[in-house]
Amino acid sequence: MRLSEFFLPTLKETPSEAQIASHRYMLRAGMIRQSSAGIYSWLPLGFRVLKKIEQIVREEQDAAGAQEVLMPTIQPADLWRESGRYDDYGKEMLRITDRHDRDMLYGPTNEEQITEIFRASARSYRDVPRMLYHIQWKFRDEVRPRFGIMRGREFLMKDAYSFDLDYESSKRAYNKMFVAYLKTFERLGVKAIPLRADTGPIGGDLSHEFVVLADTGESEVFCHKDLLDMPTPGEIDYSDDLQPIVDQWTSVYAAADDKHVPSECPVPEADLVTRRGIEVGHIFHFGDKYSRPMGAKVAGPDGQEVTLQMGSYGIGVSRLVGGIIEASHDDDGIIWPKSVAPFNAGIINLKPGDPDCDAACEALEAQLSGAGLDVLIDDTDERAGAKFAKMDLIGLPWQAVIGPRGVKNGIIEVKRRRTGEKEELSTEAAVNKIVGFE
Ligand code: P5A
Repeated sequence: MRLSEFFLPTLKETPSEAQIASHRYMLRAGMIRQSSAGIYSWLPLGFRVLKKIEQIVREEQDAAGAQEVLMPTIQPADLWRESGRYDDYGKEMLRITDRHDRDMLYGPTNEEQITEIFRASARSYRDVPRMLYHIQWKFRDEVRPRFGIMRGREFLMKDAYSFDLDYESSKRAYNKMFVAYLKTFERLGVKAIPLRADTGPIGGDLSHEFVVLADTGESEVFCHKDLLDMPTPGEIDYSDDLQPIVDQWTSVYAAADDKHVPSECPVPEADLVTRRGIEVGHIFHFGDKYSRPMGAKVAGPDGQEVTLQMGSYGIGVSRLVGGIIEASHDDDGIIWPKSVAPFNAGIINLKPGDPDCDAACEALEAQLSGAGLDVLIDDTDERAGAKFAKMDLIGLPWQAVIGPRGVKNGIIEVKRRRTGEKEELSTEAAVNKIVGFE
């Protein structure tokens, strides 16, 4: 992609409404534009990151045995009257009336809708266990939408739902999602720790939040220092018993906010660390909270009807874009982890129009894209300083600077964004460095 053709409306000034780094950088890097309070358009650079995150989330859901569906954003109010949540949800729910005066709503979550889908077709114990998920926009009319897409009103969520015959089996589904979340966040290049959590309006008896550690995070997190270095499990066979992995992660104390004051804390003071964090995922086991009032049941092996056990499992896909930036930036801009970077590398042409510089840029681009990487070439006429600043701001993992002096000597200056480390390399060595980077 050539920057001269790319829609990248960057801002030089810091927008005054943006209080935290991710919001500032997302606006300045031309990733998003506000439409109205808490509602954003995603521009090409931001959309590329959102899609990459979505794809990693999808792959890990599939690996854990969940099956992808797509439910609508608009739901009939009657479903929510069945579960009793239509009134409970209050002003956070965006209520709509259609032309026939039917009450509808823009879904803040999909427990009711998936339960309706499942109860309509599941007949016997052979129809469970099942786990279904979708990645779909949600609307919550938050009182105080803030920090850009971090606490939006419209936001993208991955939400999975499990259906099981009994508690033991549904606990296995919960454990699968727990482990899939550890893997997902690791692939996204962030450290996320599970905290025992309150269940709030979703309900249930068992719940964990996954919190990305970042100094600017919204909530305060207290945890045992060992949790920070806990290794993420390697290859997972989801048919194995995952309880030992979950036990390992949950045996180490961690809590959020004011739910536990440190004076009551079970961790010796020397081992306790305090960090800030951003909730990027939340999983719930709520048994028959929805299946009972909505009549989602199947015939068990003995012919007796059994009300299904359920759980729901959310990941804030759009919030993660901000969460990753909060966890990975410096004073000059964003530093994307490789897995979610909108492009793998940026090539800065210091003298566009110079045949040798143009040819050197094209040759490098051809080799990098031949190796499967996405490349952005800055072929604009801006000053060198402005080009460097923009490349730092948008945070691609590698930068390659090509100018007349280097070209004459067959040299490219390669900079690694995360460390700022620079090296002068031949084209071949530059390609090897960038392609071989893990
Ligand atoms: C779990 C899946 C649920 O809604 N029902 C379906 C359950 N959980 S939750 O904790 O309320 O939301 C799941 C994740 O969505 C993200 N999130 C948000 N992201 C951006 N803006 C918001 N206003 C917002 N609200 C929730 C969070 O990452 C949360 O963990």
